Amino acid sequence: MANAIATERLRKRFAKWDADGSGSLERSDFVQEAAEIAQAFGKSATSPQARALTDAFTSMFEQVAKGAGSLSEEQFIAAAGPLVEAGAESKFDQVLGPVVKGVVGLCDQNNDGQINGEEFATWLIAVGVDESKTATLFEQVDKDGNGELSVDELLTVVRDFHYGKSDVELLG
Ligand SMILES: [Ca+2]
Ligand SMILES: [Ca+2]
Ligand SMILES: [Ca+2]
Repeated sequence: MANAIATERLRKRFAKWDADGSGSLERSDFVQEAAEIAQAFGKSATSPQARALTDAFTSMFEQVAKGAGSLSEEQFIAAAGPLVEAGAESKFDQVLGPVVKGVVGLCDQNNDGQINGEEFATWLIAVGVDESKTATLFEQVDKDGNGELSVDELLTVVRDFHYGKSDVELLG
C-alpha cells in the first residue's frame, strides 16, 4: 500500500486531471489538460510541443488504465498506488518521465532542453505558485547547482512530492 500522504496526493491528482469534472478519468481529460497547460505557457494546442505533451499524457493514461476507457477515483488510486510505493521509483519515472519531459518542452523557451530561472518562474506561475517563492524553489530543484533544471531534476521533485517526501508541487 502507498502511504497516507501518497494516497492523498493521488486523490488531489485525480481531481486535477479530471479536467471535464465528470468524476472519472478518460483519455479526453488528458487531451484537455495538455491543451490547458500549453495555453498557460502561451503555446497553441496544435504546436509540436503541445502535441508531444498530449501524447505523453494519453500514453501515461493508457499505461495506468491498462485498457479501461475510464477510471473512477477508487480505480485510479488502485491502479496508480503501486507507482508511489517505496521501491517503485523506476516505474514511476518510466510512466511520469515523458509527461515531465513534455512540460519541459512547452516551458523551454530557449530550446536547450533545460529550464532556467526565468523559464521556471513562468512554469510556477502557470501552476499557481506565488512568484515570491520561485527563487527558493529553483534552488531546491537544482540539485547539482548548475543553474539549470534538467528533466531528471524536475522528475525527482515530482516523484518526491508523490512519495510524500517533499511538498514542492510542480504539476499544479
Ligand atoms: Ca473526466
Ligand atoms: Ca531552457
Ligand atoms: Ca541542475
